[in-house]
Amino acid sequence: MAASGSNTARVYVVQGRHRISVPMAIASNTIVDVADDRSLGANDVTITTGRSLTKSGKGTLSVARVRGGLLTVNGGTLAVAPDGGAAGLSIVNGLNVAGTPGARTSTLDLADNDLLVDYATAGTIERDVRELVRDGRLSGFGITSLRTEQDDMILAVADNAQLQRPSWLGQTIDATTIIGAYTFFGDANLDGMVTTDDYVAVDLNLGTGDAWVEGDFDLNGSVTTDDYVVIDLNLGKGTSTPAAWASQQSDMIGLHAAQFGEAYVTRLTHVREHGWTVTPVPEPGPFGLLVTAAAGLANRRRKPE
Ligand SMILES: [Ca+2]
Ligand SMILES: [Ca+2]
Ligand SMILES: [Ca+2]
Repeated sequence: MAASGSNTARVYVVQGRHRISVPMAIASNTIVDVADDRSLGANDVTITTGRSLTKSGKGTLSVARVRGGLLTVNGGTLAVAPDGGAAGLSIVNGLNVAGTPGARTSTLDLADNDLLVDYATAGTIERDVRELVRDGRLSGFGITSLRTEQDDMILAVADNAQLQRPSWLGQTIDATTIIGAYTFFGDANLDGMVTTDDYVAVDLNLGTGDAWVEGDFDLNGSVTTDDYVVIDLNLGKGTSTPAAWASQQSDMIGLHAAQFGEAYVTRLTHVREHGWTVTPVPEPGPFGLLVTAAAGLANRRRKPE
């Protein structure tokens, strides 16, 4: 199915639940309006570069993936079907979800899939996508991902200007690409595993960083000892032998409890009881002191077992 021409194309779903079983090609700006409690299912959606797909209405548009162009979710939900691999990877040049930070009104639901935003010029795009993820986690509006039983996975957002990956899930990417990877909380380097490598991010950026790759795993805009908690609790997840990390995990928890004291222990206890949450409000703290403490810690922890 193809939409083309110079005018805006419109697809309305006002009754029932429908499915388009062939790939959709969006060659002119297109609005897909799905009314409340209605749904439209589609396979691959390809948007011509420079063109846009806008989802409106309170209902749901489900797709296998979206690639190309600009994607705007102005109402309801645009959902990508669970896949978790290369076939479910969406790649867009720009992304908008209606509302403002902290008050979104629509949802891009990525399930267990990754997302690339191949932008042209640097700006606030990395922060913008990160805020959408944080809002999605807190309110269900924004960007949402599959919630696991342990609630330990999220869409980690990184700017490839920092990560410098040549490709992602088989797609060649440039340095001006935002990578959204569905992975474990604490996986700073987006390799799908939480290992001692990931401590480096927090060690280096404690008190100064504000991005996921710098160790801000609770998305509160700063890297604090709270962000150690999540690595400690998820250590070994995503590896082929998670159980083998148990003794190292208990060592790290002991070390951090001794190093950071009550604040760390309180946070650890809370997370163990209630699960991990993202934190909307930045927490002030004596960062300079913690940076010094962590620098000494970094040297000790990565000796081989
Ligand atoms: Ca780019
Ligand atoms: Ca990792
Ligand atoms: Ca943080």
